[in-house]
Amino acid sequence: MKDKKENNADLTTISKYISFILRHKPEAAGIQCDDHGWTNVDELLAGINKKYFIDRSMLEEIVRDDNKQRYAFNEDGTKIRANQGHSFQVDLELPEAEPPEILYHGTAERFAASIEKQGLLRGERQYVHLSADAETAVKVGRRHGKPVVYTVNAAQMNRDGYAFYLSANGVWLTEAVPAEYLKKMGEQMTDG
Ligand code: HQG
Repeated sequence: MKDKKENNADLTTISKYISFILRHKPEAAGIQCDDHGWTNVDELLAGINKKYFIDRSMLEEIVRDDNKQRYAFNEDGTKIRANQGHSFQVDLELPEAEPPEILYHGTAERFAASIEKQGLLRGERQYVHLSADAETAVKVGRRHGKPVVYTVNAAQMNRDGYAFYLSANGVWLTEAVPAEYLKKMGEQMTDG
């Protein structure tokens, strides 16, 4: 099914562009996001169309099939936003959530020394991103290089007063993780 494959590849390219717009740079498509990250669907489509052909049904397919459920429409489908990952300030109106005992953060080995010294910092993004399982964390880490995974003593952090949020697509968010709550997982856990 050659055609189908090519079509998917196209949608992936467009999806990456949508991520870039909705999380980092709406002005690149000549649009704006409101304080909660929402933007008008028709305006987004017009903005993307300057670069790639897309219509409403293709956008719906991207949102529906996204492997990480990165985007959400509002109730009446007139607006869209990214569920997490923003670098600009946005109020996603996420309620504080009680984290499980342990969460996971995947990163690259080359960041380990700095992380063990400074803890996890949010960098460009609004929050540090944590995964609910080690397997996901390995994948996140691999994006940056040879993966290493840290366990985060999340329940203890929470008891110590740090707030946690759970995004609509299951990513745990917190502002920073001090080094004392981190523990590097063994190599055998991260090379699979
Ligand atoms: C590292 C993807 C040195 C941190 C994923 C990470 C995620 C430090 C990098 C989402 C540090 C930032 C976010 C310190 C943190 N010293 N390095 N003190 N503290 N770092 O991409 O968590 O596919 O901004 O370990 O699935 O990798 O885009 O964050 O390696 O959920 O939807 O600084 O992006 O989702 O990198 O990934 P990122 P991330 P998408």
